[in-house]
Amino acid sequence: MMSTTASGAVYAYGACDPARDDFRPGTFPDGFIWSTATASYQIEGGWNTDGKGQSIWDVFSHTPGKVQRGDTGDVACDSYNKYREDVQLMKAMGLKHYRFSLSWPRIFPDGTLAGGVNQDGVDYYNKLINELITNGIAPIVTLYHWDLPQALHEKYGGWMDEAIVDDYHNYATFAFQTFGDRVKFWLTFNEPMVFCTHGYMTGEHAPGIQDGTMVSSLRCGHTVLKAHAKAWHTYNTTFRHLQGGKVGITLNLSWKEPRDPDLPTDVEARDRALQIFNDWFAQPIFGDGGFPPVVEESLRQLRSVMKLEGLEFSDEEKSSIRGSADFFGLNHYTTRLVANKPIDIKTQTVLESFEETPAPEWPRAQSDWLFAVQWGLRRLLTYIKEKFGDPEVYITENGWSGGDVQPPVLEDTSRMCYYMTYIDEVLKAIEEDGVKVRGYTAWSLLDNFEWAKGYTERFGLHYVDFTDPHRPRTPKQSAKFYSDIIANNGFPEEAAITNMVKDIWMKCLAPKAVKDEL
Ligand code: GBH
Repeated sequence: MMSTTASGAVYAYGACDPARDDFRPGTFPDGFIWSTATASYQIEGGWNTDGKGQSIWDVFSHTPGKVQRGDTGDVACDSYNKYREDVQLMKAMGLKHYRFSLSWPRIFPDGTLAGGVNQDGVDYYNKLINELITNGIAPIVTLYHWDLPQALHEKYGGWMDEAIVDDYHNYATFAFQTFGDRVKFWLTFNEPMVFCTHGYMTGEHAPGIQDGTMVSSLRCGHTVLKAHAKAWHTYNTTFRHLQGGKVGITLNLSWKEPRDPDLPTDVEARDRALQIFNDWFAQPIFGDGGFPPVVEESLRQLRSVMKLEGLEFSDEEKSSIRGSADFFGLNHYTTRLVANKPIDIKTQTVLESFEETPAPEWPRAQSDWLFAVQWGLRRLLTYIKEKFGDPEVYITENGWSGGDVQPPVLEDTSRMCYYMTYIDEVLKAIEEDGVKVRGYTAWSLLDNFEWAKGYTERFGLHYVDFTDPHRPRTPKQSAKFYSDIIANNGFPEEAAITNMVKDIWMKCLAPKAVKDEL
């Protein structure tokens, strides 16, 4: 859609802009890491097998009305039993890295070290890690991908209580000690912004707390930052010299543009949105150690209407959080336009001071929030470089969803379009903007349990038949396509993959492009 800006100039976010949208052939730096990702609750199943404790997602998905169609992760992709097959799928794709998460209650059933270790759970991860290494695949391990032990939620409200910092620290230390001889890449948390807001403010994710104010999610964020820093410092002082690995955190950042770039109020609204959604966790760790001004302002505002305790960081805490990551883990999917919305500062929060929309011509995935805007990734990478001290960046998730349709869509052209255009933006960011992107991870290896959406949204490079007790996996065309990109380390001139990309490039970029599985 073309819009007229305040100054009368005409711009279009969706229309093709050659300088922005042209294909750039080329290869990635030597040693660039190509990976795929999954998470324990989304793929493992075995929810009450071999001594595993319950997680808040077991309880949440068993509560009627919380997950679409009543889907649960009880069996999921059955990767608890089928992990060897998963490793073979990756081997067939030529993958040398795999990002997965540990289920905390599978290892410590009641969440605590004192409560005892579940040896069967430890054995499972040892078998998975060894199977990966035997097949030439290096593990990248997320310690916390949302499946909190239910016992800790019942005991003290999980992330609402600072007591969890020590329990998380015991768990992280146990994982470094037990698996760190073979695991050299760690992520302390996956997307704290998402589980803190969805879990404790809107309630759309476990544990389903609906605190209309921002207080509970701010409290969650405060606790998580402390837990993260404590785990990183322990690795740094106790394990690094023995194990030689890296520890980071994965944050979810979208890109934002002002809806009308000539309207100063929209430009400011976009800045607020970036501060609250992108900088909330990034700034304390990768920036100057404090919260961004908009978050500070919200805290001040909340303090003026209620008693708020324990939401300050001391200078000592700030300096322990600052710099507590060996790299920046980035989950990125999409972009939004931001417009200003006037609010009454006495009754409304900063979250209500702007409105986010997609541009009408952006192609949409099955997920209602996911629009293909490949150039947003390049702009975001530059933002991270400039704002957060030019860190090494590992893209730990990026991907596209299709629907749960019959017959299944194995010729997933829209997913291939998404991957090739986004991956090419990473190449541009490295070569033209000098961003230190060291790796790229496709979400996901398999169709899996998509949280509150159950199995209705499919992000996999492999199709999984959830109606079959054996959960058979079938590669989609995107699996072959991604493996060709990996084999070529990008898009070298004259390679078959490059010619294929050139052939379909313009078709992929057409507004509302390919609708293969919608
Ligand atoms: C990631 O979550 C998760 O790490 C992964 O487990 C999940 O399966 C994957 O992505 C796919 O969803 O309307 O722009 O405000 C991303 C979860 C989904 C949370 C979109 C925020 C609203 C985005 N995000 N959601 S927006």
